[in-house]
Amino acid sequence: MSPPVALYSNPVDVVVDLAKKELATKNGTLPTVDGTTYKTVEDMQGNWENFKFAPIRESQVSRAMTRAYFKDLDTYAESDIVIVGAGSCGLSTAYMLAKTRPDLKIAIIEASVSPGGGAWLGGQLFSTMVLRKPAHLFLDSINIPYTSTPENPNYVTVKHAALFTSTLLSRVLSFPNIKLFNATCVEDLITRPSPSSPSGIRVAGVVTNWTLVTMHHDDQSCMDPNTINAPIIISTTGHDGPFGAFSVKRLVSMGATEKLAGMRGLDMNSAEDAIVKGTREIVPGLIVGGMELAEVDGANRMGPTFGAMVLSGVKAAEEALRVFET
Ligand code: 48N
Repeated sequence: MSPPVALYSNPVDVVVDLAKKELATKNGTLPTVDGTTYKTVEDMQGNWENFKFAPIRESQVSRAMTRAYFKDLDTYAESDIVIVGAGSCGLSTAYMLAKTRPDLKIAIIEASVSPGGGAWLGGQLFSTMVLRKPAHLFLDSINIPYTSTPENPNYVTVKHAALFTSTLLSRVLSFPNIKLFNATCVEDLITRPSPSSPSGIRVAGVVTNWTLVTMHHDDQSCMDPNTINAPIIISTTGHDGPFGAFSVKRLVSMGATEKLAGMRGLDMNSAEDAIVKGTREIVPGLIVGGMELAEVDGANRMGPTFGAMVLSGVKAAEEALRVFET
């Protein structure tokens, strides 16, 4: 039985040791595991006979993952902003917020394992993504290439919806002040009494559960393992569906909102203007954008065009920042 892996007795040793290793590698004096000093990934090509990965213990992988995950849960238990739903609206909101205010702690909660929402799922069927101008200016801001033709001056096309969503995701996830909790469902809102608000409440956070637990409340537990306190929640959970329109439906079930007007039929022109211009704080502490808003206002749907989603995100970010600027 091999002795337990010796942990550093003094945390400082870790830093010294890592610094030494880094220096040695940079100077090319530290041989890598197989005695070959690789400098680039191309160095490995044609030299596979000596190839070996650095050794690992399985527990190190588990600890690397679990320590980071639970540290993030602890860090983001108090957040400045929570975005519910990592679809095209939620992700563009997150991008605009993190770019403008790198000091704010932003948690994104996404029920699916894979973020992207309709831009990832339905958006990829015909693969090319259409965005009506002026949404192309958002694509410019995150350097997504698109095609614009003189015969179709009112819209642009991104060659594949996955190019849009993966680029936006990579920009968002690169911000140090953003944490994405995917496969995690918001299953309730934290509220506080607010006599000055017509609904009598203000929203002050979210209650979450792992999505697999949420899906089995009827036959397992109703445990809510995690809450996140935040002064601003931005809900972009999409139009009604098994998970969609979550926050606005919860406001109705808790009696904080009369009833939802319900999303209307498809009409691109009226839908996209209404969603962007209507993005707003609908009860104190809760901003709603994207297709979830269509359920509140009775806006039309727009079908397979995504300009309103990204610009609703631009507006949702502006609405949220108003709170932090006052
Ligand atoms: O993409 P969606 O559904 O929502 P939006 O508003 O970002 O974009 C809408 C867009 O994809 C369309 O529907 C297009 C434009 N078509 C319109 C039309 O005419 O039909 O993303 C919402 C995300 C999804 O990824 C869900 O998994 C997630 O929100 N979600 C949740 N995440 C956490 N907790 C919840 N309770 C929850 N509910 C939904």
